[in-house]
Amino acid sequence: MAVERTLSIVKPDAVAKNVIGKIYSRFEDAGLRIVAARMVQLSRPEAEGFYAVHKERPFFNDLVEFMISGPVMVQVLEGENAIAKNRELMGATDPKKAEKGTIRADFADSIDANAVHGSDAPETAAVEIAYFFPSMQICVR
Ligand code: RTP
Ligand code: MG
Repeated sequence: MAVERTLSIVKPDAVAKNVIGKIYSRFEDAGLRIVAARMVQLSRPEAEGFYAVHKERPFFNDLVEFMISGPVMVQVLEGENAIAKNRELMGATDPKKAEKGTIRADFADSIDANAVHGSDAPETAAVEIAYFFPSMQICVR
């Protein structure tokens, strides 16, 4: 299996709950390494740009509003099969449908305030990582 990188965001609800460290432990316990990280208060244009693929969706405005409601923690995770592994750790988009023991089942309140974001494919991971981190800010081992 290939070593991959994926873009992860701890969303404003989870930052407000003070569970960044608990969520980071889930990544580390699953063998993913944090190779870049920063806390950021997204502006509206930054959040709209990040979620541009969803701009025609009915939930787009609520999603942007939520993502700018407070600081987020953005990180690049690296490891074997990192993209799918992170999605597995996150659980389903709607925390009510997320499997027990997943990040969303344990820390999310609703489909809007759902604790984390994770890239869903190699192409989106590359675009999303570049959106937040110039390559020189990612630590290579
Ligand atoms: P994410 O992109 O944040 O990792 O989440 P995801 O892949 O599981 O879900 P996606 O379909 O990409 O949707 C992005 C975010 O929009 C919100 N959403 N709301 N009300 C709704 O029906 C609805 N559907 C999606 C969620 O916060 C989701 O994480
Ligand atoms: Mg998505």
